[in-house]
Amino acid sequence: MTEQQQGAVYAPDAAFAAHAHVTAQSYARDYARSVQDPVAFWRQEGQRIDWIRDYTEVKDTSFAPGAVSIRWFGDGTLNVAANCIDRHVATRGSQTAILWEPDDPQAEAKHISYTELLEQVSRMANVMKAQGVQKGDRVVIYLPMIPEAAYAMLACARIGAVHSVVFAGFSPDSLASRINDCGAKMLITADYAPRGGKKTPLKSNADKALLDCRDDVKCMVVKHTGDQISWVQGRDIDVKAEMAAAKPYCAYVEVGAEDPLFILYTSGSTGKPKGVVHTSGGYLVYAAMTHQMTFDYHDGDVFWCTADVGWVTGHSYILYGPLANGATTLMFEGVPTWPDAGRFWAVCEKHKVNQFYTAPTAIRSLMGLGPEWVEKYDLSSLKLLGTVGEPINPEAWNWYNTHVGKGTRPIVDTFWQTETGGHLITPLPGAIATKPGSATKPFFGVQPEILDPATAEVQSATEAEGVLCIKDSWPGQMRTLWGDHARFEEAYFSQYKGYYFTGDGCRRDGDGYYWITGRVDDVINVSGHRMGTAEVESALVAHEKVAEAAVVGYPHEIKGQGIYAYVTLMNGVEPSEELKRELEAFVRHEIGPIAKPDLIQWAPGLPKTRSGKIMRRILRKIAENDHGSLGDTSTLADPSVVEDLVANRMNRG
Ligand code: 6R9
Repeated sequence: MTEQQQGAVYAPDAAFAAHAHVTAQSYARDYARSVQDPVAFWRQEGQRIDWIRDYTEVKDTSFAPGAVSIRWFGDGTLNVAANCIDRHVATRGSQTAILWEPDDPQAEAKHISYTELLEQVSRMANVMKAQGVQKGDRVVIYLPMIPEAAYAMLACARIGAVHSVVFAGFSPDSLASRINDCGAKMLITADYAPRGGKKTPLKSNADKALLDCRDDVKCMVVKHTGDQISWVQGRDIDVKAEMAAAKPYCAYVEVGAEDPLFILYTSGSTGKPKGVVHTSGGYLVYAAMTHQMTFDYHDGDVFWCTADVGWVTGHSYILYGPLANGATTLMFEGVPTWPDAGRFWAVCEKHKVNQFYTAPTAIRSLMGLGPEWVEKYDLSSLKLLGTVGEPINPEAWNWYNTHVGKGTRPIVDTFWQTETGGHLITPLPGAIATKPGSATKPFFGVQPEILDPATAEVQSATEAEGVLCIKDSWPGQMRTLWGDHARFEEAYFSQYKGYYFTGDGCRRDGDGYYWITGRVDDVINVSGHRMGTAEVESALVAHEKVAEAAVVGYPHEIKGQGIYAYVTLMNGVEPSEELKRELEAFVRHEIGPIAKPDLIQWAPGLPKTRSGKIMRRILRKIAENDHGSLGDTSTLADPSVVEDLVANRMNRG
């Protein structure tokens, strides 16, 4: 990217803006309204979904220390599945709701209409009910990217059960800890998860996980690939067979706006993963509204979000947002690089995709394989491109814009989190000029503030840098951490009193544009997946040959950040390349492949303060190959430790 492009500003295209849901004028007017009178604003926006009993209350929220409480549309009742399915059946029953593209490009895609979706979700709900699942019960879903994953999530919503989807790349241990933490009554899994021509043995992972769970947890199994699996009589249930025999309609139940819809586990800076709780009414309003406005979704468009349903992006923008809007949403089982690096673009051409939403890490990995893979396909159906998960570097932005967007499609860089339910800071494509690398401006109702991390003072100047906090609630915000409201307050509302703290650093430029600079806590972002360094450390120290471990992130060309582990071995254990492989495999086994360290350095000692605290700042600098600026090391108990670490550093790139 040239210097000129670096500072480039891309104004919305006039023809695009002419048909857009939000224009520059309406954004300015409605954003002001949304923050000046949030109650009036959201009272009106809440009507974009159907309520069984309409709400009279709108906003009842407090970020006050010790009394954080968040309620939206509190006295309203609804059913989320009815909003995502039933209300569309009369007007667009034969329209495709879910367009499923399998891993194998030779296999047939499935077009599941709204009418068929109602039947499949009803059958699944009836099977779950027959197994004793009731309103409020938790159901863990550990499935590949197959239609049954959507059926299972929506079936839970239909009967008022709370789902917790666990990404199919997680290990049996990670799965077991989630089942136990939320006290799930049922696990829904499949025989195998095919991806990129390889198969993950989900059922055998589930069998291992269930050994560590209460023995009354039911296990429903989708026979997807049809491969041989083991079967526990009396516990395992063949979902497809039961669905075929079940009644094709299931009435939906009435739930309160603040009844939980799902729990999603995500990494924090300390301890085990946190069970983020989203409720029904506010979440759905926010997911639907952001889906429509950020992507400028119009009736009849084919929308494709490439995330996995195991992450929040899949929840809000494969399932709930699009379906609440009566959209056609594409669900893809495969990976971008199999059978070749043209797969994304082949799918865009095949299904005439209109909006395409992916992660910068995917763009970077495809960029390295050359633009010829993109040029082969007709991408004229695309109207808009999006990114999510991490900051996008200018090179990747430029490549996406030039080769995929042909220089004419808006790119929306959407900043948000598992905790926020939907987009927080994002361009609205007909309204806000974009600058590559900036998530631009806040969505309606969102009030970002930049605080000084040392003094906690709000930076009132337009140009500012510090930590990103949000001043007041929006309907998509998480409500609590499952079973641990105290930790919820501690993690998000205690550092900066009266504010929601995102954990991200941020800069605001002279035009009031926000530039996310990355996490300021001990969370690292590997290929758009959140990983707590503490989680990887506790996996490493669980190995019998490891005495101590410290994990930090370092810049990685494709993944954004890589995992760098400093490992101190037990006395008498000899370091070797073989042992490194063993530790990598061990972490994969404990957490899952996404947590595997990219670089392991043997550390005879770790830099510690005299009080025994590991000085991560120094370890980060060494991992970043920035050891010239280690800063003040005088408080170290043993400064010579650092010399050894610098001399033997792994990242010399
Ligand atoms: C949706 C999702 C959240 C963290 C977040 C931030 C990073 C997400 C970003 C971005 C810069 C963007 N992040 N989107 N950073 N620009 N457009 O990714 O949720 O998995 O919870 O991760 O991801 O660091 O705090 P989640």
